[in-house]
Amino acid sequence: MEMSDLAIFSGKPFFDQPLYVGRPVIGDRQRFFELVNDILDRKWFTNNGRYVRAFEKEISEYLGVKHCIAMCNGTVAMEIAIRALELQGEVIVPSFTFIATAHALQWRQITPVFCDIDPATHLLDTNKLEEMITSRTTGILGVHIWGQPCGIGELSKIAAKHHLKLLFDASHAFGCSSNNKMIGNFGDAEIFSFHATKYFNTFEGGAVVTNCDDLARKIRLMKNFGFSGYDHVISIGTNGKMSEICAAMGLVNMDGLENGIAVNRERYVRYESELKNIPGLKILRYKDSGKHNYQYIVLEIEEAETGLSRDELLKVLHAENIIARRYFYPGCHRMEPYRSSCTDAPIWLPETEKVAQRVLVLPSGSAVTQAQVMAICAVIRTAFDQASKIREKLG
Ligand code: T4K
Repeated sequence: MEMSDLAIFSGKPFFDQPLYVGRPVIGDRQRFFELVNDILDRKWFTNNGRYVRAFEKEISEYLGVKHCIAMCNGTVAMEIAIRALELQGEVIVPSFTFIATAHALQWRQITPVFCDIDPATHLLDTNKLEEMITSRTTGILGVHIWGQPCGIGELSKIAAKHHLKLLFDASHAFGCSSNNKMIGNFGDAEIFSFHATKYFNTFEGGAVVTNCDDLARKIRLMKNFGFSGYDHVISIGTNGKMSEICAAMGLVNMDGLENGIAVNRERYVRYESELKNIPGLKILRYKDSGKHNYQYIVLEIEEAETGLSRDELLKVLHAENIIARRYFYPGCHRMEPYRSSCTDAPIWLPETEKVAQRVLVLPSGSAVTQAQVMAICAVIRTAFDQASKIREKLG
């Protein structure tokens, strides 16, 4: 590919149609329509219907976890788990995560105390975590960012030592494992998001999974207004229920799960080989030790070496109809309401600050072909080769 082929010079994008990050994966449509017809015929749309029950059973079995409580989305699942665990005061959490992780705490008037991350993995830096614990700390909310297990052993030890609750936001980690155990089995509970943009989706959806019977009972009540039976409310609750249509989508997509992971992996491997040995460009490596879903293709751009900043590269890619994304820019601590209440957070979050400036996520999975992956990589290589000209052009 020549410099003049780039759309920022020629005005003509390489791809006619945009290539997006986070395109929903859709399983066997015929089977899904059959299930939808059945739901319509039965006229049972929600409230613990047969498909939600079947979905919960299938997820529990797949993860080898005792309880799965399906929910309307990952955020509500997290809010309910936080309340059921009786978290209060302060909870330690990374700032490099989707804003829902911090908001779910603040929603309960719990202060999220942001801890820095390890720049190599983007996961909570467990070495820095203990010094963040105060007399108000009641828990740790770890995030398995990009599907990587988040220092589970170390966090479990710290939580036990300080009598803290341990919750994991596993929104990115469905289908991943740690030490031969599926994510979903760790801490007091773990949360999944089955949002449309996740490689396993139920349109909107989420779940709390746990091996603790008491906690599961409490969460089940809470997600259904506290009803323990007809006309019988025994606790505070809300509406966290998953609908039958969402559960049907989940059941259909479970059938295609392993195939989806295989496709993700193929794309990942291709990106990795096409983008190796480019100075200043790093692709996040997933450890070979556990099962991984390879959902995200995460690049880090070191401007001093590539000659282009992450945001300049983003402009080049968007011009080609490659709709890459920054995540989780600029970090929760730089968003409201946290920004105003902890103005000095950037000082103790140096790695979060750097990573948030560098990360770029590329289209992947079944939304792109291997040939498209190669073309995307050719655009990236050409952009870096011609960095100074591109900079001039972008002004
Ligand atoms: N914790 C973590 C660590 C999370 O990542 C998330 C969610 C949560 C908690 C909360 O779980 P949920 O309550 O959402 O279940 C998206 C999602 O809305 C969000 O679910 C997800 N994380 C987050 C990482 O990404 P945006 O702001 O990127 O969404 P949007 O609309 O800009 O779309 C992103 C990309 O997906 C675009 O390239 C377009 C594509 N897309 C999106 C939708 C909705 C489609 O192709 N089809 C679609 O239907 O937040």
